[in-house]
Amino acid sequence: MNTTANNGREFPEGFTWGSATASYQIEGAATEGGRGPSIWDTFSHTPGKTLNGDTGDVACDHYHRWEEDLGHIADLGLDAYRFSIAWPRVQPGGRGPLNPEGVAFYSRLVDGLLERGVKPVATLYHWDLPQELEDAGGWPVRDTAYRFAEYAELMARELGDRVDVWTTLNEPWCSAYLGYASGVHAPGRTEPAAALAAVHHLNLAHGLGGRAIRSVLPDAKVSVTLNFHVARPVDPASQADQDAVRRVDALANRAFLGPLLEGAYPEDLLRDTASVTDWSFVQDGDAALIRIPLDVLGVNYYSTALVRTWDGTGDRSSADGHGDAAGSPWVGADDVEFVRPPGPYTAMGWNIDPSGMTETLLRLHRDYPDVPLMVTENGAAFEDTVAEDGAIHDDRRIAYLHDHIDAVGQAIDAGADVRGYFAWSLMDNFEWSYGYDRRFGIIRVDYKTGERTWKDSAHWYRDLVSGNRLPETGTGTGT
Ligand code: PNW
Repeated sequence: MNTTANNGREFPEGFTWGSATASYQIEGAATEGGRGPSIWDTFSHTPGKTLNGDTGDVACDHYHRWEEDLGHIADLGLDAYRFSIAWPRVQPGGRGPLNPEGVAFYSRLVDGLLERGVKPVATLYHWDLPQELEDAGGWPVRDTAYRFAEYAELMARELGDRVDVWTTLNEPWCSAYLGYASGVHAPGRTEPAAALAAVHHLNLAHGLGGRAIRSVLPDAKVSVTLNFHVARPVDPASQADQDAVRRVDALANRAFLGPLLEGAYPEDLLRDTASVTDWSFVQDGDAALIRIPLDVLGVNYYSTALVRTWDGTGDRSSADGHGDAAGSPWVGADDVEFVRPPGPYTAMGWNIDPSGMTETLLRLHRDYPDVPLMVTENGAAFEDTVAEDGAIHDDRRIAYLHDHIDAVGQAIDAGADVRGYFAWSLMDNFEWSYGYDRRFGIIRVDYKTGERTWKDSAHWYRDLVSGNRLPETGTGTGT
């Protein structure tokens, strides 16, 4: 790697450039092909849960337009494409035999990627739990982890030899805390103790699922993707503010890194949450089941947080970027206050701080030097405008991507073993509780016609990928 004033930044040979999506966010066809309902169908159809009442019923209609989308992936010159498999499409009730029509959809997609020289990176769980499993208790219930392992094994049999990397879970932090504590994500429950049980059963699902994949394919590359929280103290000299940072780090990062990579939950996490739960859902032997060798650790990074310990006076800030949640996702940390960090901000209200990317990668490299890293999501929502000639000059998105890719390069320069980068997202899509209002795509989707249009950022990214080189400035050419 080198940086020169005029030539930008070269990336290591073989560095994987990709883009990412997720099943519920793009597929639509929610009741077609034998697909069963997921918790996101139920949640998005519940009044008041998503902005404008948006649902994933149609989304980007990728289920019907997959071939066209493969064309865009190929035209972008991507080395890899990260997608997720909708569990209720392939196993409608979350248990029992596979639905051949659902499997055939992903089989065609994977073959289509391989035909175009694009490596398939498949995520087994990106939040669309079969509703029947939620009805049986969801992630707070241990059986869900066993159901996940069964599903993982069946999918490994179907697609295993053709998928390059198997990712068990996407962002279990969101599944557990936003789904079961704050309730802003499906299934919308606000039960702090259940959220911690969900944390454990998601970790267990990863371990059991990874083992199940390897029982079918001993050489399968297995990974998990976590969303990292970089919390910084409002007052670095304050012990109380440093403690707020520690507690956020325990709940958000180490609740997963501990069991997944070190074989135990952090002592301080157990202590901090003792008033919420006694963790009796952790059984003897679970630690050994959860900690499996990771071929790569997926890192999703978007922004940083600024925290302090609330002193109990004045108006309490709640600038945590999670909207008007009924509950807090920060279980057992009620006096941790999220203060709005300095801007600039994206359309999500998230601050733009590429230094957090470098920091996260270097921290993981320091703590787990043998685990290769891959940035499996990074990107930004902005209010895009379509010019008269149809062009979308999304310079702020290009600048965001540029600066974060540069931050990845800085981590690599400092020794981190980062193997790839996936831009979130290939196309505008259903942004969960924000519906279609927030656009993360490098390709625009017209939700009335389904038409896809490359934004300037897509042209810019294609050039970057083809040269394996980050240009010096972030301005797009729109060529
Ligand atoms: C991730 N938070 O979601 C997901 O993996 C994607 O599906 C999503 O579209 C993307 O990031 C953009 O939001 C997150 O509240 C959702 O901290 C919420 C949070 C983090 C990540």
